[in-house]
Amino acid sequence: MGDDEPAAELGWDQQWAEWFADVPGVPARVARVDRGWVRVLRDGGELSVAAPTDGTTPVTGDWVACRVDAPTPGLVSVAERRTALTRRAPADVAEPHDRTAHRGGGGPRSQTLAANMDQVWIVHSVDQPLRAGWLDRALVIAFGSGARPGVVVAKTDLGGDQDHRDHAARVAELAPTMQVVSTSSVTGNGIDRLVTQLANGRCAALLGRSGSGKSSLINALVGRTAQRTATVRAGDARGRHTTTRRSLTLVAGGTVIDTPGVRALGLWEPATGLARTFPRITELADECRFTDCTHRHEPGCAVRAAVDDGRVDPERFQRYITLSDS
Ligand SMILES: Nc1nc2c(ncn2[C@@H]2O[C@H](COP(=O)(O)OP(=O)(O)OP(=O)(O)O)[C@@H](O)[C@H]2O)c(=O)[nH]1
Ligand SMILES: [Mg+2]
Ligand SMILES: [Zn+2]
Repeated sequence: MGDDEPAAELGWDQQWAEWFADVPGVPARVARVDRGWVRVLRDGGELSVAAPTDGTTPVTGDWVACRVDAPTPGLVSVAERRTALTRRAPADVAEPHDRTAHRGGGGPRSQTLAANMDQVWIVHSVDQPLRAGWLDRALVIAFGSGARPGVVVAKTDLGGDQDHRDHAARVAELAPTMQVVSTSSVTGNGIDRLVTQLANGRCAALLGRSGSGKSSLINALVGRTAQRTATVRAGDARGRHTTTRRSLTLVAGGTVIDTPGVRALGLWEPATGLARTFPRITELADECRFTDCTHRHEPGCAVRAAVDDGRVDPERFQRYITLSDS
């Protein structure tokens, strides 16, 4: 690759080089989107370019082409995304650039939190309650992105050893195929395991509740204060929604995308994510008598048969049904 190409740590590879070969402008990766401006990275340095005015909506992690010779540098095109972390936009989303898709009128909208990440790390901290329904939703959204999900059990220095082992075991039980990494941003426990996963320009997006320690993890990964953090509320460990913008940071070998703590995890077009989160149920559904079986009341339902004879955990089945309804 030539001298004028972006750094490999940013995720630049042969495939992107081919994509941009015939595109005018200079390729760069979106680090952050502000109203009217987009901050992009090509190597270590940042550059602010004017946001497109044609309704194109870049998000953090996008690969874009920029015109840098003009008096005001501007963004000219956004490359097709390899992966996209998308949820149903919460009702109070006001930023126009978040509206990456909508179904006309005042209907529900989607919100893309990050693009072109290879992994999604669902961050859960041991000082917050672990709810099965929450983890399921996070997994469906993460799997639906096309990237590989993993779970980070954070703040293992809090509570006893038993405490964090309990959380990790519960995650393993709820999400049997998931890779679980226990970390502490205070002691450095597990941080090296995360660093390994970012080698070769790989990108991970963080997803979790406010106060779960996402920004602290990024600071631990880069070894300095790259992201602002704030203490959680005493008593129930609720976060204070400290991070307000999604941003991409270079770390040793790759990149991480910090996101504001999520209050709601609304699903958007969840079919793929559901199928990957509940592979066993999806497999069984192929054997149902009706191809559009809802597994509730139809005769010849292979899924309910498996629940009845104990091959599928009834609680897991119930969680699947709850999510399919939402
Ligand atoms: N003891 C301990 N505290 C931690 C750890 N990681 C984060 N914290 C603390 O938890 C609080 C919240 O951490 P943040 O990193 O700001 O959490 P966040 O997930 O980025 O929160 P939002 O930006 O609001 O979504 C801060 O007081 C951190 O110092 C950890 O591994 N151990
Ligand atoms: Mg934060
Ligand atoms: Zn069925």
